Amino acid sequence: MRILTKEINAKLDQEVELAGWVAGRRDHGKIIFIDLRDRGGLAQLVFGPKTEAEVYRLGESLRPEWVIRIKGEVKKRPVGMENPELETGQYEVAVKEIQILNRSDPPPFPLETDGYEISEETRLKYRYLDLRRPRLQRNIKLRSEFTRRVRDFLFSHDFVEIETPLLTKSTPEGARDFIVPSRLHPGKFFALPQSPQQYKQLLMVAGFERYFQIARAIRDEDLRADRGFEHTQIDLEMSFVTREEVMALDEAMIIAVVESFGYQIKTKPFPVFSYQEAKEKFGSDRFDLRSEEEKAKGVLAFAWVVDFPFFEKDEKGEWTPTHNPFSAPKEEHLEWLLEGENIGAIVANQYDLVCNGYEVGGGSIRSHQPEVLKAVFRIIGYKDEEIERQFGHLLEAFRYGVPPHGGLAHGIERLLMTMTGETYLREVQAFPQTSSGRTSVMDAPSEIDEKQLAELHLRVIEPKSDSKKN
Ligand code: AMO
Repeated sequence: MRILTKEINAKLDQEVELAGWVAGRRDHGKIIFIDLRDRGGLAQLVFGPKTEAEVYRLGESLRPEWVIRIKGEVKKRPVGMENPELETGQYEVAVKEIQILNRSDPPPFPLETDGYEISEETRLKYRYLDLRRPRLQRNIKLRSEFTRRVRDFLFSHDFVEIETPLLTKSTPEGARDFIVPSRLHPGKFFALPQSPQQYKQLLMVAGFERYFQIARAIRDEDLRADRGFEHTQIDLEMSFVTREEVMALDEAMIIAVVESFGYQIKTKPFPVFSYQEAKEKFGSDRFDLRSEEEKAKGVLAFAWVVDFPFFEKDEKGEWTPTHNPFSAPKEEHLEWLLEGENIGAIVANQYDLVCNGYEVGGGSIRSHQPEVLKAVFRIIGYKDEEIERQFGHLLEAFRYGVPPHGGLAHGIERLLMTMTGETYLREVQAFPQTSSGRTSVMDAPSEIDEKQLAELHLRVIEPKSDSKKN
């Protein structure tokens, strides 16, 4: 039966079966050393003078990234030949049988380095190879374990995990929507969710009280190092809570999960700054509280920012929410909101979490009264009929006994970036988009054929040649 390379440490002088990839090879005259890599690590295989001729010949033929299965005997390495950097560095396996399961073309780039030296385009084209490098294996496994511990925490605090639709109606979250044409309803479109915001509020109307989801969020926005078309949120919502209660529960979750991995948090409880204070003190609401020494030690410096202005002027001079329109104003500003007065001075019941210079989360206590929501939509310039068309479903739901509620969402990638010290989103996603907005490995976006277009009732207007993007 196959065992993992790291298990050979407990199998001295025993016969073992291993399978994996050829990670490296060194020829020393009559001895060939092969590093065999599997999901658990590396082990050194040896083909030498005592190896049967046919097995030795196959050993000689091995090249990087070939897939093999071997049987052999675990031996202690000769004194002075140990490799203390390797978990299995005290041992090696003298190969007795070998089966070549698959050959490999020479990989287009080295896989044993950290990969930063290779262009993004090449790495993402061959992402399945890029992912073999130890750094990315670590990051992706950390992501999986991180999500598991978040789930464990939330389940133990009485949250229910609920999936919400991917084919939905657009939510104004500040970005453009990705649009999906409907075949059954000609000329009509779904939007992919920028977040589950409205659904999670409807789940509060539905009486679940504590919802969470590890949710995909999809936004057509300008791409940056820490911003992708797709990201994943730890999305939660609670009923009958104050802002302080949401922040306290979330903070307990972040501390429990992050510390369970051995990371050090700079200050607990997390310091709280008003938006105004943050701007004055740091010149930004995404500040980094670490000293130079703490940056080297991988310390995580979390802080809350609260009391954001509800509205700001957009480039056309019109009012737009700084976060989302579903937030409640601070109680003392409710009158202003309802009357449409002092708009720039209205403060929202909004909170953001920052860490090491990134915004890693944000949320708010929501408006649960239809007239407050309507007042927000009027301030941002919606006419009554437009409010009805876009948000009628929510306003209607809010007529049926909606509990006061609030919540927040974290960007999983941003949290993992702070933990791993990575500076690009793509280092913690398995199949990220390129910075020019194309998919890894697969060639998308791509054209679809005439038949598909016809089924969707679509006709493509050819872009003018000078505006054509490749
Ligand atoms: P918001 O839009 O602030 O709030 O998003 C929540 C968190 O998600 C992360 N994030 C992103 N990460 C990578 N790429 C992106 N394009 C991207 N956009 C956002 C950030 C951010 O803090 N529905 C509300 C949450 C709520 O009010 O409950 C929302 O989506 O870390």
